[in-house]
Amino acid sequence: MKLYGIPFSTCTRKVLTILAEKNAKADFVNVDITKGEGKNDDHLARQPFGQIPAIDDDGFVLYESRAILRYLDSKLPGVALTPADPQTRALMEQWISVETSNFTPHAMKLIYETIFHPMRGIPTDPNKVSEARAALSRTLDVMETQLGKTPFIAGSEFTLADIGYMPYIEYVVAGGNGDLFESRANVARWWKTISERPSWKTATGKN
Ligand SMILES: N[C@@H](CCC(=O)N[C@@H](CS)C(=O)NCC(=O)O)C(=O)O
Repeated sequence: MKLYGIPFSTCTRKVLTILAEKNAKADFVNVDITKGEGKNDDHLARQPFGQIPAIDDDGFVLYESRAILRYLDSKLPGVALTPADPQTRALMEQWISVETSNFTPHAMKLIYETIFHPMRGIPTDPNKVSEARAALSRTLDVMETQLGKTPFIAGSEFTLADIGYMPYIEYVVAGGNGDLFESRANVARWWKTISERPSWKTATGKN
């Protein structure tokens, strides 16, 4: 299996995390989006939006990180990261949707303002930071309530839903907004637990 991505990319990190959870390896093919390599014809043929990640599993090509996570979880042996029980599974899907709709768009706004814009010499806009923090706070309040009831976001087990949040939290923290997580005891406890998983350390080059 080949994984097309770049190690610092949030969506690539989700795929690296599940591979490590499954003790599986893929041949990593670097697609340097900072040099526009995602828009090369060969990459567009496998990912028509010119984005990473994508995988090629013996000729089966798949893109979209959340679809890749579901595929790898169902295909690879090892620990199952999707609950078998229909209701718990539905709750996992609910929290994946919350991540996609209510968490990541606000987190990405913060990440752009605090990390990507400064890297490109664009000044951080404090109004946009405030707006993104307020929007993310509303979602984190809902997550705080949930994580007061269950150790992981979708229940008693670590699932694909938890993986989905991790790379964005990492960069929001790195951009100086870690207080959003630290100020919520249950979210803070959850982030500490999941970010200490060996799979996350492997995905982020920390072990
Ligand atoms: N919904 C896509 C988003 C992929 C995405 O935004 N990838 C970023 C890197 S994390 C990218 O390729 N950015 C370059 C671009 O959009 O041109 C997924 O989940 O795979």
